[in-house]
Amino acid sequence: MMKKSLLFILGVAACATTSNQPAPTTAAPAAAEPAATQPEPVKIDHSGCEQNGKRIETLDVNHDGKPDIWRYLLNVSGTEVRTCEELDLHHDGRKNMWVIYDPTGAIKSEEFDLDADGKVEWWSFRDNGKVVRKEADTNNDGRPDVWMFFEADKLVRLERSSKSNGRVDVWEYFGNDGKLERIGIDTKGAGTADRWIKEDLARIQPPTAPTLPTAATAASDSAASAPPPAEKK
Ligand SMILES: [Ca+2]
Ligand SMILES: [Ca+2]
Ligand SMILES: [Ca+2]
Repeated sequence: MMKKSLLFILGVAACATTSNQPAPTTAAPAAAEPAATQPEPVKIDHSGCEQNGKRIETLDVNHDGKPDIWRYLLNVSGTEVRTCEELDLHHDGRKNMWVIYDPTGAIKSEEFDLDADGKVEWWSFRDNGKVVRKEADTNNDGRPDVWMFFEADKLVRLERSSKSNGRVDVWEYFGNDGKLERIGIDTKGAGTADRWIKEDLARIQPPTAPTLPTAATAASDSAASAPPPAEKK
């Protein structure tokens, strides 16, 4: 699913580079940092996932005797507050999903190593519980090259570093109906779009992020798909 989505995203860029549509009258998006030559790593505060006086609760959702969820609980004035959850979605003993919570108990960020190669390639960030941004690493260097921006749970803009060098050179804008409305491309390396595609976009479907599990669904899905305990003996 993820690879399909990423391939599609790349496909959109390939289509985009062949157009000669004139620039619209709307202002060009903000430029990326022109001097960037290395992609920026994702910065996430992982202190919530450090034991450091917290109680760690474990859950074995597939009943194989090994934990699949590690829940970090901080005692705040007598009340335990969840600060982090680590999950082993594949039940192979290796963690591949990390959820960081804010002080109110709402999810702040999620990281996913969906192909279990030890590297995170999807990140999701929330503000007041709502997803505001997702990032994806499409060339497996551990750093994002696609950024998706959301407003009111809807994808409104996608930015891409087609060369995976940390410089955004493709901007895709989506309407209220979720349809791709226009694509801007920086063909000159100036940091702003100098070529725009506005027509013939009907055939292009908006890119979809992989169906990322949540901590709650991971537990229930895993439990639902787990073999009954009786099969073990
Ligand atoms: Ca288990
Ligand atoms: Ca990975
Ligand atoms: Ca990358």
